[in-house]
Amino acid sequence: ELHYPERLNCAAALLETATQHPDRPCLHQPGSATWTYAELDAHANRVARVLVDDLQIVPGNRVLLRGPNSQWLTAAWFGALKAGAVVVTTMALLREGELRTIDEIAHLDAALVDHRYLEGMPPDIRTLAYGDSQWAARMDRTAARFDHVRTSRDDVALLAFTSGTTGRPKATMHFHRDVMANCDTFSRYVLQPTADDIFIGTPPYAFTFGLGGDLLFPLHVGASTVLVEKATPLQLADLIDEYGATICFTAPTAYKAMIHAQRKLPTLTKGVSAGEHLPQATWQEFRDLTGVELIDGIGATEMLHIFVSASGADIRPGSTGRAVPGYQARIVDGLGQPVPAGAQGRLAVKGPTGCRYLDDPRQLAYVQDGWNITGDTFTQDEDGYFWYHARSDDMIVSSGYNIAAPEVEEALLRHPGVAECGVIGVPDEARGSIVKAYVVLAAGVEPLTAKELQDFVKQQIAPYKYPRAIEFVNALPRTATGKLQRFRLRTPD
Ligand code: 3SK
Repeated sequence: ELHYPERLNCAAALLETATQHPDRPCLHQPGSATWTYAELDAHANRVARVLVDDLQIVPGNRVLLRGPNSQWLTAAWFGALKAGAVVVTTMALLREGELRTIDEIAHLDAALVDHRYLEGMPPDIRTLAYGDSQWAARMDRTAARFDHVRTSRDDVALLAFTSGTTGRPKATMHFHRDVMANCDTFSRYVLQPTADDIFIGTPPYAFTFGLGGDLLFPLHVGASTVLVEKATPLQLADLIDEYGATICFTAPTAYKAMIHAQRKLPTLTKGVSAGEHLPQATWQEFRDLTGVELIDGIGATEMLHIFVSASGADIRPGSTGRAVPGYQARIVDGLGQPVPAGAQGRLAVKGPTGCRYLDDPRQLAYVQDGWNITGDTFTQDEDGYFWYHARSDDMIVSSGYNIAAPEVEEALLRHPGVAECGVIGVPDEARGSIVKAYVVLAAGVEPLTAKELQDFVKQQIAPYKYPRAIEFVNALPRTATGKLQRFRLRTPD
């Protein structure tokens, strides 16, 4: 059970280090001087002041933040919360139509936008740009003191949008206590960082995997964090080396690319992988190369962060892990009833965070009896470990066989000539569906034929699972957070 004081403002709570150790480094940003905790606190206070004075923000108002991870985006995040507002962080590259949908759902009161991302902002949203010389001048003449609003622990702090790979996006509500609860569950018990750690991560704050890993978890323990605006996996590896980063948050594809480039990352002690299933081969190869045993995990925007995971001696390679302390997780059938150990079903989770959509009738379908029903098919073994099979809609039924697309992808990825792949089912008269793979070949290796890859897969997994169709492509469709969009392979643009 987690207990927080009745009056809780998560921004003030996360910035306590600014009082205790004001000069500690807090936010590193390539090309800028590092901000200390005291500097972040002062800038957040200035932003809060400007929100109140210039945009007349009052507690409970909703403020959109738009921009890549940066020092000023961070100050905006803290400033809005200090002012008692609800933060709505969005992917910087959303287009006007997508921002309008967010406005329709969230009823925004104002926006703080990186000055390079003003294009596409709907003109009827009251907007202030940050990061340019006018902003710098405004900040210079603003007092660095602001008494944060004494919000309740049950006040909404964040509206996080599900990426909406299909259908209209949903806004998930997270309270001030939820923000702290994430730090007091996954971070405290699984990640176990210290103040000496230097975090780095690629996911933007708008993807709550990034919000936790790049910002909440380091600040909760008084550590520092390297803010990455945009980086290829190799640029990420360069930044890890340059800053001596010790903890990295990124997706499996980035770890795989760093393996391919043989980056040893000598300062890294922990790496967290989520957003997509981590293939066992990638876990093994990363450990062989770097000595780091990746912490796999599954989370959800609905739950704010990771709720099934394992670290250190608790890791069973290939398994996503066990329920994070504070959460309960189980496998359920189509009616939401628990199934026996070893049986496949949907992963369901209950815990201190999550399960509250803003004004959305889909709440009834996705949350049953307090259990959040995910779209992922897993099994649970007798020891409580969860084993991933597929997104529930990524199961391919071919001639009566159930084939999990990620299992075929994992087999293909074991071939050194395969850089990336995506597997889907395509209609077939004889078999109902057949397995089709889209393959991106690794740079600098001999070209492969479809037959060679098919024979390779048949050696790795049951031959009936092999991809009967293979198409070689230059790139795969991915979301801004790096998730493979199999639905776009099914219905190309
Ligand atoms: O995709 C995930 O596994 C995830 C992890 C942490 C936070 C949010 C999400 C969606």
